[in-house]
Amino acid sequence: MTRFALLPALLALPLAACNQPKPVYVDGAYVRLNPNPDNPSAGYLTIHGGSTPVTLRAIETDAAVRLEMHESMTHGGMASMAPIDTVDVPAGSKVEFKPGGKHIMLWQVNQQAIAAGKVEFKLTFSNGDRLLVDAVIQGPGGKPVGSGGAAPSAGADDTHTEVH
Ligand SMILES: [Cu+2]
Repeated sequence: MTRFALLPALLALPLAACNQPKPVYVDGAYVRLNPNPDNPSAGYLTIHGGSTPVTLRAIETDAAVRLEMHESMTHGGMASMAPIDTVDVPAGSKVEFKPGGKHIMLWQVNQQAIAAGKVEFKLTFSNGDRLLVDAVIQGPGGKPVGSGGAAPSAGADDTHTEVH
């Protein structure tokens, strides 16, 4: 009889593992420098939702004087954009910041960051999670800068930086 008493405890182990909340994570982060240093550069990344819905509350960086989250839209062939304060990240979703959509605007990217070829973003979520993400810096047209190495996203268009 005592053997059976062990069973419930053993069965509970895999269930407990499944109940561990799967965290949000971020990948594919990069910054495309504006050819005109007086105009803002654009940053992009992809947020992968975890097992519970969260809201992105803020993105910060030490590598630029100013950072804003924006959303681009096209109406009748006219591109425009507006600042956004928060971004919902539903459970299991993929939320992309990409050319023509949501993006990060960076004013006066730090020269040391450009020389190093990367900036660090800090993302703060509604559940208290804070993620530090390295974004590779690309020059205008997607060329690598500094010692940052290869550009991760061939094919991304430059229309956004031209809008600014
Ligand atoms: Cu913008």
